[in-house]
Amino acid sequence: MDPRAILTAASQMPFHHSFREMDMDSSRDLRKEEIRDFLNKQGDDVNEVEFNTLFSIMDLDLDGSVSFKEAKAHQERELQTIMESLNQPYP
Ligand SMILES: [Ca+2]
Repeated sequence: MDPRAILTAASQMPFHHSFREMDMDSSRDLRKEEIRDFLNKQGDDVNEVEFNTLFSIMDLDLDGSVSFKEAKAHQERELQTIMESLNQPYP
């Protein structure tokens, strides 16, 4: 199987689940605190500067929360980056 196909499947499947898990108040928008809590629960050690950078990348319309569409777009960009790195020849 093409490793890229596996990556695509793996990155798509847990997405809906993760978004719902993060969206504590079911508003369908992720507030900063919700994403923060989620990262903390996962044990991700993200400092304030890194977190704010991540959030500003995800919040495309700058309304202070990350909608499902924004989160999905972010994930697709990340996937694109992975794909591009797979297409690079070995150094
Ligand atoms: Ca937004």
